[in-house]
Amino acid sequence: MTQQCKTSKAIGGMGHSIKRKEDVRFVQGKGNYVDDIKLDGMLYMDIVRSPYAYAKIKKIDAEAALKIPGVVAVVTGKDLEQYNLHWMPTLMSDTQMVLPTDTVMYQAQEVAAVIATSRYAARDGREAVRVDYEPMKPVIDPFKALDPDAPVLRTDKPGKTDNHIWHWEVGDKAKTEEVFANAEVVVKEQMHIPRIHVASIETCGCVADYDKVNNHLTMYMTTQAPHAIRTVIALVAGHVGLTEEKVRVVAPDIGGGFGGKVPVYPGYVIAIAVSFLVGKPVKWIEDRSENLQADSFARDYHITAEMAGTKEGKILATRFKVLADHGYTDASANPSKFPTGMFSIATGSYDYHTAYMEADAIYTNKPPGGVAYRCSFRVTEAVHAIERMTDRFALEIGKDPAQLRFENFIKKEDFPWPSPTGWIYDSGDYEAGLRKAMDAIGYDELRKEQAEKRANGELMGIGISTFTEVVGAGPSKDFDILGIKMFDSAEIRVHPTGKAIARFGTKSQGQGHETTYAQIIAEELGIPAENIQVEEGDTDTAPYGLGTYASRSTPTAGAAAAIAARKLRDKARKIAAYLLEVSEDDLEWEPGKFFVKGAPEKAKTIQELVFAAYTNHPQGMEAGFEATHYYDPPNLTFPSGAYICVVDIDKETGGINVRRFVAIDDCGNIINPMIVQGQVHGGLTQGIAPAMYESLVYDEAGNILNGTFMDYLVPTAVESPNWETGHVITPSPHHPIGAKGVGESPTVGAPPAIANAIVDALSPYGITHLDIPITPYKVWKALKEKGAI
Ligand code: MCN
Ligand code: CUM
Repeated sequence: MTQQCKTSKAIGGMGHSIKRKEDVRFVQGKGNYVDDIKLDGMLYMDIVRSPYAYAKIKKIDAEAALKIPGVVAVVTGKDLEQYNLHWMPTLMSDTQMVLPTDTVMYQAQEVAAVIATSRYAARDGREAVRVDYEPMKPVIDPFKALDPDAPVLRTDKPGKTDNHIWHWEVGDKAKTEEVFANAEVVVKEQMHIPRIHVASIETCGCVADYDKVNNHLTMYMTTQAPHAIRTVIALVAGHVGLTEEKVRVVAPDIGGGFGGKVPVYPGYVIAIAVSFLVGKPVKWIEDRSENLQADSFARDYHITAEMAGTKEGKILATRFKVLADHGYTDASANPSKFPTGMFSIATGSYDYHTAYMEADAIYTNKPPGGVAYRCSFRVTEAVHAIERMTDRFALEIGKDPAQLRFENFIKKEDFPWPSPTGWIYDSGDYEAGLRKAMDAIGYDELRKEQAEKRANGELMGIGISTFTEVVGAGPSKDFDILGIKMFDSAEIRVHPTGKAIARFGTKSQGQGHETTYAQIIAEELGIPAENIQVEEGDTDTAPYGLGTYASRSTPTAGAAAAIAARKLRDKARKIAAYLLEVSEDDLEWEPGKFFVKGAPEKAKTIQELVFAAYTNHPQGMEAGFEATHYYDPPNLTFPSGAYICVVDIDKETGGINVRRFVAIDDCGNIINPMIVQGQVHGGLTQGIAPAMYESLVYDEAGNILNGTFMDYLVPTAVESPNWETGHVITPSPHHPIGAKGVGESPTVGAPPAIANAIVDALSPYGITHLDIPITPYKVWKALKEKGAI
């Protein structure tokens, strides 16, 4: 990686791998997570959940539970109905039960809440609640959900006659059909991007603390978007007096979000309702199984993917048709105008101009959700489709997949590049990325080795993924959530002695914002990063923002930090001109001070200038040294990557060994290389996860078959290969510091590289596609079916 640092190590601006400030408390066990919050008189909540995927509730009997010492109440949907709190809106403007009054729609759905004076009593109470169910035949297979004889699940919606949620399409259908009809080569595969779970180390939870005397709610919770939650609470509960100034949302330290902490879960609403009614704090913390079984899932896209091209290997068009299984309700967290998120980035890194995509979303008796897990709003699905199909096309015409990519890449001089589905890619150098990855891994030698192995009947595969990401929502003209525009914010206050506190509308869940935001400000003002304290997550103090997800923090709040700091630098320049008795034009800036052109000894440090802002500022100038900026990006940023994976497969067992994995990322200018590397390592591990291990599996009755960590395989250090990383840097031309987001790129880019490597190994036996997760059994079965073993 080559990036020149403009600041000294002592200042610690952009490009310095300074150690993470937040780790001082994390490594000493001094983090402050929701479950660490203990308030006087606090009650505890536990939740009774449905064993059935679809059933009528005949009776809920709380008698035995209420006899357990410490249990104070059992709350049901009928209780909430009295206050019209038994339903809530989802972020996609669908509706979701908080607690059911008559029917449960998925296994592990909340049925009743037990409130007690201790967590143990609440759990005992939960076990003692008796519920009589009348099970019904559920809709589990999404392909059967639209059958005429399938039961209509959302009977709560008047006039609903099927399980269809919405239809979406983009691109030029007629032109695409024409190109496909006349193409020399057409390849097609049916693929499933499985339902998976973020499985963050910390589960979800909250402490709802309603103060009856002051009519004020403080909601401590594991949320990636505190301000949006505050607005939603006020919109939903304003009628009972909880207007927005009476609500404070605090997201303390978060142990992993990965998208799973964007949605609003029923547990939060029940905790607020109970605290509001009894006037005491109520804590609710999910256990691991509840988290895995009931919280928002990710992916679950069934994709029919097609690519058309020439015999020589020119990609001409793509066509993708998606069936999206949203479970019981559409509770994804996409921007309002984008029901499939940014799936339309699926045309990829390639220079062609014809594409058509459509998607239909359907209801089934599974838990709701549909966005989370390091996906940049469905970009994982998009990238998997295009990168798998690019390899599929190369295989069809017998061309090396790297060569095919080189021949089809958008060229670096062609940016800004308009995609056939309406995006304007800001910058990139795809050729340099792939070249660098191939050099790092020794591509040509690997192909030679593979040919020798193939001659001996051994299975070795090389897989490439050269993906384009789209992050940084977003330009407010296109992006909103529930009508709230997706800008983000920074507020910087510099104290008289030159030390600062900066607050943001985003919320780190482990990404290192306390360090990197300080570095951005250090870069712009020359105040050492260690003297800049960063705060996020308290809606009473932080400026309004939409939160951290979709790798948007650097593109939005990071930009806001730079611009707010530049406002302060402009002020510092005015003060310097006044103190040095020169005109502003005669001053020059170097990180940390202004000096007179040609007379560098005549200088004022930023610390002196800040002090003067409080003690000796020019008359007529506003005192103090503070600035705020709300940044509305002109475009998204388009990070990219070139990943290459090498696998060896044991023919007899199907066992897969990932021998090498090289990841070259382009996230524009880098703020902290060490943090970015950490993001990439974690993200790649969460990429190998769906590629080889993770998948939520349901039986025909809607029972989840792997609802604990015994069966749901989260890869650990043992399963992870030695990640080899590197960078290409094409700064974003519209971002104030030229940075692009990076948090999700590795999870987006890794699965197709792994899948492509495995299919490449198996291709001599006529295998053209395998759905992820690709397990040893799947490989063995495919080889057996093809008569290879
Ligand atoms: N960064 C940088 N230089 C760049 C880009 C980013 O130094 N050019 C740094 C940033 O300053 C920040 C980190 O890398 O400290 C990630 O930045 P960014 O890509 O802007 O992403 P966000 O901060 O918005 O984080 C969200 C992203 C998402 S959407 C998921 S999901 C995810 C991820 O981050 N969840 C995470 N990484 C995670 N890492 C941890 N530890 N925990 C999670 O829950
Ligand atoms: Cu797509 S998971 Mo992240 O956006 O929090």
